[in-house]
Amino acid sequence: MSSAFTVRPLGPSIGAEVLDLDPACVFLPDTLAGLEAALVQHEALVLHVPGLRPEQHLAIARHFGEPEVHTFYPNLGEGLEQITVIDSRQGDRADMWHHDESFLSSPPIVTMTHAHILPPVGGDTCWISMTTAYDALSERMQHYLEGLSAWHDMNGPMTAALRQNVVSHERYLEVINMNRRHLHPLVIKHPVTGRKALYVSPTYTTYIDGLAIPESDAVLAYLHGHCQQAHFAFRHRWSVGDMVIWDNRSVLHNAILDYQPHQRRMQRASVFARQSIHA
Ligand SMILES: O=C(O)CCC(=O)C(=O)O
Repeated sequence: MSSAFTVRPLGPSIGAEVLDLDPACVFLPDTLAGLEAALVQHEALVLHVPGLRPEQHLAIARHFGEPEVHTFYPNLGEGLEQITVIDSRQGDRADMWHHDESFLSSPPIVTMTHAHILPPVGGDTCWISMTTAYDALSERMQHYLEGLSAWHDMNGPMTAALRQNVVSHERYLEVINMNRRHLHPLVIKHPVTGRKALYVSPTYTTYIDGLAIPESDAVLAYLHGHCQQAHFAFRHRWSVGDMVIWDNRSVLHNAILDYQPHQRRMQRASVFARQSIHA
């Protein structure tokens, strides 16, 4: 039994695949510590763990932080509330660029999604390195953004989902009534690497505090366009049993909705920091 594994980068700035991982060793402290180090470096990590049971999924999650019960997606219930289910047959989807739950005061720091049912083709997920996107800005722009904060609001995308009739009205109305929004810095510093990352998404970020609305709209439109450049992105074609772990502090992600009417079912866990994300 060996806790050793190989990490193969899948892109120049984001994404790596974990190879030669002995399934019996995934839960060893040395293995988990190694995975965490690789995650922080590569921002999104692909593991091949077919047959991983939800309790085991949760055990991995616990290494990275405090597993949460997701704000709006359903879960496995009784004892497994922290394993969220995103099943297209239930009307759930995530085809939007976002940081997970950035409308919370301390959003989850890491998410790990395990593929259970996949369409014959399509259903890939994309991640964007927001550290790389930040580094690519001019120094003047970086300087301008420093110290600014923006609102992240849950209700925009929830209302859109309702309008498109894709989800159960009762469930999403309940969520909208929670009225979750929070002000976050536009640039955050990764607490482990110290790298700066843009913290902004077209899904949840609505307004830059202190700017006139047209100014805020223009700056956000620029930043959203800037971040969505293909060379900041990594795209994964899933196989059943794959798990992707991503660093929610430094990436945006989007699960492409191109497989209807086929089913796509993912089980995921995300974890809160045992302290705040903004070091
Ligand atoms: O289904 C996926 O690939 C990603 C879903 C997602 O956005 C999430 O788990 O937060």
